[in-house]
Parts: sequence; structure tokens; C-alpha cells
Amino acid sequence: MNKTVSIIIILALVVVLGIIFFGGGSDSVSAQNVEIRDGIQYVTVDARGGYFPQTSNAKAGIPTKLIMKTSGTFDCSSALVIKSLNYQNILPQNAETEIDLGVPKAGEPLQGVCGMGMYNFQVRFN
Ligand SMILES: [Cu+2]
Repeated sequence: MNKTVSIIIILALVVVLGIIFFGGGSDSVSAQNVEIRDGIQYVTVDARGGYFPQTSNAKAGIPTKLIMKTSGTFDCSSALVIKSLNYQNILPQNAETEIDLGVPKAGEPLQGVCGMGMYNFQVRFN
């Protein structure tokens, strides 16, 4: 009897922990690619067959750099256009390309598109 009770308690704990981890995880999907190091905010976007995550949430009012990460990127997501920065570049196939975003203002999201306008991503600043 005691064994059964402890098994049930362990199972319940596993379920609760799972909800905490996975529930919290899905909520912070776009926050995982944003980090602040030495007062500089880095937003990392993967470019390969599109841009991931498609929407990132970052803080406004902090010097910010966009890191475009390619790995074996042979498709047109390597042809990056950011109109608001007058930025147009072919990203190397395997690299982390740093793009200075200055100090973004709240409510002015950054939009990136591929050269063909097929894939896009945005970084929101709050
Ligand atoms: Cu494209």
C-alpha cells in the first residue's frame, strides 16, 4: 500500500515538474534567443530555410546587436534585407554575422526579409 502511494506521489511530481518546464518553456520561446551581456543586448536569429524564431521580444533602450546565425545555409534566407537599416547582405554559409541595431526605441519593431520577400522575421522592442 505504501509503495503504491509513493509511486502515485512521484508520478504526480513528474507531471507537475513537466508542466512547469514545458509550460514555462513555450512561454519564453522567443526570450531564449535574447541575452544581455556587459550592457549589450544580443538577439540571435537562425537563418536557414527561413528565420527562427520569427518573432523575438527584446528590450528597448539598450544598445542592441542582431546576430544572424547561419549553418549550412544555401537557401535564400542568406540574402538578408533590413530596410529600416538600409542593410542588404549575403550572409556567409556558416557564420554568426553581427548587425548593430543601435539603441532601439519601444514600439518600433525591426523587420528582416529574405531577398525574395519569401521569409521574414521581426524583433519587437518593449
Ligand atoms: Cu527567399
